Amino acid sequence: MPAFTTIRIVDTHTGGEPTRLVLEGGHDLGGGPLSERVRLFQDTLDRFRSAIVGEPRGSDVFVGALLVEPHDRACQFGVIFFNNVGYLGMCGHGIIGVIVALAHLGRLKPGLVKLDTPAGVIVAVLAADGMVTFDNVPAYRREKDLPIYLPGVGDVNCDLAWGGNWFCVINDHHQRLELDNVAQLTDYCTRIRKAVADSGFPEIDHVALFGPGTKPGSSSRNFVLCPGGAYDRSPCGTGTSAKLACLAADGKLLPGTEWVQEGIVGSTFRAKYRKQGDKIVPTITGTAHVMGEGTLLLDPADPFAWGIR
Ligand code: PYC
Repeated sequence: MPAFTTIRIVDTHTGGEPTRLVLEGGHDLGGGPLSERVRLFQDTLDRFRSAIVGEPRGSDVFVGALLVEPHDRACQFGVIFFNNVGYLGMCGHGIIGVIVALAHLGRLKPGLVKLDTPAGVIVAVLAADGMVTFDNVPAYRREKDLPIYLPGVGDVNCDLAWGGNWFCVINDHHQRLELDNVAQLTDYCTRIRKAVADSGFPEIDHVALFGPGTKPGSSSRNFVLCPGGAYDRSPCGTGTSAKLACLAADGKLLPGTEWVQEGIVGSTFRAKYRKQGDKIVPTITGTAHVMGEGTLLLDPADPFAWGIR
């Protein structure tokens, strides 16, 4: 019998959104900057991505996190995030999941940890109770109140902001942000994303709708559509960062003031920011839970061993 290809993983979820940490089994991507290694991954190893998070082994919801040697020597770990359709510069729920998974494996203890990502270095603190607080890469708003025409709806005012990924941030959407409405929300956000791309911004691959919070103490509730068509079950760390950048630019949230972001399934992240020139540095706090650990087996005789591509 030909040998299986094996890939060691740990699965976590952060506020309902899964992260599959890949510990070993990947090919050597060299020691260059993570932004270069992610391109190498994409060009030479993309079927590894679809084997891990794609169907039939994974699902559209999974975010994969490949553990690599850091380029920045101040970091203990490097991580490259990917999903059902491609690669993510950064992933907030994923950073929390990776840290909780590494702690579960005994590879880090409560305290400070630095992770190298394609979007920049992430400085995080794991608390003894399992809460993870991290400083995200600098976030900023690029466009305010960009009118995006949606057939049958009219102009929708969109802010375009960077929070480690690109987001179209919408507050005035008249959509019901409830779990039983995700099909409608997904359709709305998919149409928005296409209209934003057609308006000259094809790089905006996440759409985030914000409304009032529904839980005691929460500042806002959101719905976030990810690039591959799945919605984020967590409040989305990079999306929350993009939202903070917009609030900061509008003078609606002062530095250091806590913002509690609730996601569509009701889980929350605590967030605040500090100023850095004309950008902000968001700080996000949340936790994750380990769901499983094991070995993926890729059968050379399986036509879908590398995913349905
Ligand atoms: O938490 O930043 C995040 C994220 C991005 C995509 C899914 N989750």
